[in-house]
Amino acid sequence: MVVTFTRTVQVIDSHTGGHPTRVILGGLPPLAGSSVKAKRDDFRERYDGLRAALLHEPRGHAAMVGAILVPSHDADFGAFFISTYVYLDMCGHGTMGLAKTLAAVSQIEVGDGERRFTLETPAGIVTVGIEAERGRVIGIHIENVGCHVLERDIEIDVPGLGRIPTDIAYGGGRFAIVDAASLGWPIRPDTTSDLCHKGAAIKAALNARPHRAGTEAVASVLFHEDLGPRHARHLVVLEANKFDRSPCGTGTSARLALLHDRGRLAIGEAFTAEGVLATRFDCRIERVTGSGRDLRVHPSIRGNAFITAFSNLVVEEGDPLAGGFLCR
Ligand code: PYC
Repeated sequence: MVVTFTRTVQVIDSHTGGHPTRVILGGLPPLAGSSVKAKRDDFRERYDGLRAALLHEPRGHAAMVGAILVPSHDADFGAFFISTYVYLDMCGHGTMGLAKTLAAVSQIEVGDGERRFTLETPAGIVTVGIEAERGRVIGIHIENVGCHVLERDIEIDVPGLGRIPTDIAYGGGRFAIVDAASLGWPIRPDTTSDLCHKGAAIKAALNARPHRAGTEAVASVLFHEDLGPRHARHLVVLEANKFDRSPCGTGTSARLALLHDRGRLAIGEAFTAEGVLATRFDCRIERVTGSGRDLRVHPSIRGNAFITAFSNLVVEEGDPLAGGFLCR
């Protein structure tokens, strides 16, 4: 039998709080550009088809997120995040998956205590700490880019749902934040499909508003159910068929910025974000910089990631579905 592969790509898969990260270690063409953002833009321009081949079915699925390691001039490592529908400027769970992967392949040596490194992402440089005991990773934390509130106290008419109160905040991506509990919408594994459709409808209604020039679209909707003053369950909806299984690092960062703005979370206070699978991120605001419209909240998010596969993805010559596919 003759099998010819037109591409072979080395990947390591992990999950963070249930959400997958596929780190692409080798087998991609070199990218042009001096910054990670420029390399990401070059990838998007010339090789976007590879994103689908690597993340969509039959090699992946709708929830898959990838991290592509690239050299950085300004940080210890560089990476950009690809996902099944869009590019993410920053990804919290994905950064934890990447950190675990770098430790697993000895790019970062872990023993006892904490190993810190900096990571350049298209959103900016983040600091990552890997905590270990006798070589075993027991926690990974990220000090995220500066986060802030973009729009407060919006009421949006959503076809089929009525008027939905929301706020919009930036946590490395743009999130509409919606109190699901006050609307009578529980966050449970058996309500995720329903919440995905509701979240997609809210996102579409927000993005259909006449925009001020230069305003970017809302990427995701974070539903929350508060379980205590500083403890909440989160479900981030990215698309009608895609939700974050983890509590969502960037979504939680946006929520922390909103809570700080509302006077409900001070610097240093602990906040627990729980995902729909009851996995948790331990969070707090490390510091706040700037003031007024330039005020930025710098959150830290701590979780852990677990390796699920070391693989070579291949594309066989003649495969009619070589480019990947997704069904809604
Ligand atoms: O953890 O930041 C995150 C994230 C974004 C999209 C999926 N996960």
